[in-house]
Amino acid sequence: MQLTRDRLLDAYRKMRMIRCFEEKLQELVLAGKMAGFLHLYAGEEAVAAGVCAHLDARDWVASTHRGHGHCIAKGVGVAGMMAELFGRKTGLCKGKGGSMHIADMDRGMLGANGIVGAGIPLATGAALTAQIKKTGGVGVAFFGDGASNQGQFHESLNMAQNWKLPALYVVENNGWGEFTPTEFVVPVADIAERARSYAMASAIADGMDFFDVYEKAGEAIERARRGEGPTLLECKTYRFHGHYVGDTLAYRPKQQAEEWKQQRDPLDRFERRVVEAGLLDGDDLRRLDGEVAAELDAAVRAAEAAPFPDPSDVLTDVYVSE
Ligand SMILES: Cc1ncc(C[n+]2csc(CCOP(=O)(O)OP(=O)(O)O)c2C)c(N)n1
Repeated sequence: MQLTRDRLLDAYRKMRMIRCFEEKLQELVLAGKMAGFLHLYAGEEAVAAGVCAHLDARDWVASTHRGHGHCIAKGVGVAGMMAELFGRKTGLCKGKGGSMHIADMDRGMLGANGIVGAGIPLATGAALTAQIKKTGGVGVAFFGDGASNQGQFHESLNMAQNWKLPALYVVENNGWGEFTPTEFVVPVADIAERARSYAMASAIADGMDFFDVYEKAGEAIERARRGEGPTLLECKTYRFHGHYVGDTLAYRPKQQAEEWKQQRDPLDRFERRVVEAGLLDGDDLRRLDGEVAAELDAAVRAAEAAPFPDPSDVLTDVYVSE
């Protein structure tokens, strides 16, 4: 799909929104204004934005505990997300879900997920639905390197390849699972290699480069839409913050984080590339920065002013009724 000026602006806006959203959350939690256990996606923006730039209303995404970036990239509104994070009635899940359960069926977002690996079968199910109903849609699972050790990953890939489902499995290899380096627990050099066990197509992308992710995800999604089956796409990336907000990061070499931030920041790289190529200019990008900041401030103000759910609603929307 051609990367038009509008598509580039949209991609940058989403990446900037993810970065600012996560930084705002960190500020709010550390100031004691927001409660909950939050995992920030900053640093990994190019993965969500590069994949979701190919998706539309037919497509479904399943996310992880580090899910805010996937939601924003799939078009979920930040006002509803922020209200959810503040536990307010106006939140996407009426304030009862919080960070790890944000979902928005109207936007094809099946949900963040506190269970590592659990989004993978959900996206597989969405792909099966798309195949049966012939919607032309795809099911996309985002998950971490750690999740690729879970049984659900292997079972889903086996089934998806066997049935040639229109699925895309995006492993965000950020080098760490909680406080453990990936190489301590994953015996293959590249997680993409695991696709061979299932005779599945695979690719490796530089997850800090929007353009590389965009290209490789595009090939995989086109293949899925043509009915030629799923792909495992490994994106090599890095989380700029700790595993969760409040993590002291004592286990991670400072130097490592500094190198990734200074040399591979996906927003800096995007800007350099589009400006050097004359595709967008600095004014375009600064205008979007301003719009993002204003939208985010408005989302925080509205969320803080919104009511909490009424205690009498404690059992509504919690259980599935027939
Ligand atoms: C089934 C399950 N096991 C363990 C955990 C605890 N846990 C939460 S996040 C996490 C690490 C996940 O690592 P990875 O999949 O690489 O994702 P990342 O945090 O790096 O984005 C673990 C072990 C959990 N939430 N669910």
